[in-house]
Amino acid sequence: MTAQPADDARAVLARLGVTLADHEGQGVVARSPIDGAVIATLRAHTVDEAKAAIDAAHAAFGAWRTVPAPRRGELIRLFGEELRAAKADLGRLVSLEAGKITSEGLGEVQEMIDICDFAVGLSRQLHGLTIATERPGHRMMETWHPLGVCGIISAFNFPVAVWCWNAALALVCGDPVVWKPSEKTPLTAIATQAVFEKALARFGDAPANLSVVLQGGPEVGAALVSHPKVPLVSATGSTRMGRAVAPILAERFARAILELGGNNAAIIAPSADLELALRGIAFSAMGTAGQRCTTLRRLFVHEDVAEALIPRLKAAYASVPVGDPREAGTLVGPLIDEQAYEGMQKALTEAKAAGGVVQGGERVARDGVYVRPAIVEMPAQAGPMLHETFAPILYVVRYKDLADAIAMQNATAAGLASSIFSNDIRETELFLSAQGSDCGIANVNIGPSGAEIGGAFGGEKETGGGRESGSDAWKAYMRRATNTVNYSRDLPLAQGVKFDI
Ligand code: UN1
Repeated sequence: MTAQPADDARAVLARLGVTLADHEGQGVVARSPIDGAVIATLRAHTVDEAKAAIDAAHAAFGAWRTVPAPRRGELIRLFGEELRAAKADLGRLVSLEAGKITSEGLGEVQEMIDICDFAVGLSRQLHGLTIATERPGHRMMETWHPLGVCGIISAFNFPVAVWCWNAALALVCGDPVVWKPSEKTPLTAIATQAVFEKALARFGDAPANLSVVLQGGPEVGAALVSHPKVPLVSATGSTRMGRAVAPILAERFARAILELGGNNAAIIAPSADLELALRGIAFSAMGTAGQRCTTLRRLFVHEDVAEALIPRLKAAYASVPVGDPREAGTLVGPLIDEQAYEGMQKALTEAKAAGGVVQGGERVARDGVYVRPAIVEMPAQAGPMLHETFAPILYVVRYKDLADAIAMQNATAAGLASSIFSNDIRETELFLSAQGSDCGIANVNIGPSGAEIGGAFGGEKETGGGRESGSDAWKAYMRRATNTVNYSRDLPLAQGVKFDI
């Protein structure tokens, strides 16, 4: 018998070193979507408290920016060690609070560990260029400096990994972090902070308030976004949230890393390895109960392979085990809440009105919000297929020409992730080319979800344009100074300008 989620969560929190009583109060209700029961009610920060906490983080910036970057990396190395030690418990808490199956809960903590490793290496590689100058006796170079407090607004579906993508980079780059987690997953934030504090204690001499967690609703998020001492906000969530946040940041010329909606597609070409495609589609579309930004939501299947693939896919949808995400064998856990279920039903009703044939989508009888993932054969790309619904719905449309499939793939407002299953190099290269997918992530023979941390993560158009995690995403967390040094006794001006006094 698996423990009651609330009891399970309290036990895990205690093991992680969290004293719940320190956080309890009014304002933020932490539930487990496994059965919908309340785990704890936490105290929300007031706007004034949030502002004071941001000021305190800004004070930490003054000291932290002077710590050599490789030494800052040492803090993240220790944090990675603490995360390794806490992996089973923190992963369990992700399952309990976000509803992820055990392996995905653990995978999320592994993603934190991975980005810590990346950031440790990065802490010795925050280097700029030396650039040829046109002036004799001069040298030109660029230097990367810490930027300031980095605000992080995270979503329920990746309650800890996405924070860590930002925090690990920001901290090695010399920036304190202020985190406003989703109101739906406050406990994983508190637990992560407790693990981070263990690393801080071992590190020894870090300034206070290097990492701050702010609990609360949109007003607390707004305090973070509008605070003049926060030069960068990295926000993950809906496009609606991004539309609210972006103008405020633009108004005060702060930087934004926005990771907003996705309406991700895969194309199944005639030469595709259908076994591979079936597994790739199943994970990307049904994994995390369809609640990843990168979830596969639209499938374009070439008509020559449609009959070989679609019935098998439907069989997988009909039989995928839905249930308690902690139990071995479960592949699809709960939706986060009732609202997610309502959104799903609305989309399915609209899909039917647009000529869609729906299989699945019905409620599975248990406490919590559980649904059978839905697969919808659509006569054409229309209706709800053009919008992201944060639930496990896969729309399937048949195609004849790859150009049409690519055009359909690109015809949505979001531009996060995409993929093609094909063994024809002409098709795969076209898909990856300038005329191909317009997304920030374009894959071949794997689904659109489940990126590893080494690449830059993010998307175009209404996805917001931000890039987080690997590659050179770190540059957003630093400011670049271009330095020209004259070591001659003359003052030649650039562009041949003369100005003799
Ligand atoms: C998200 O859903 O916000 O690529 C992030 C993936 C994960 C991250 C998803 N590594 O699916």
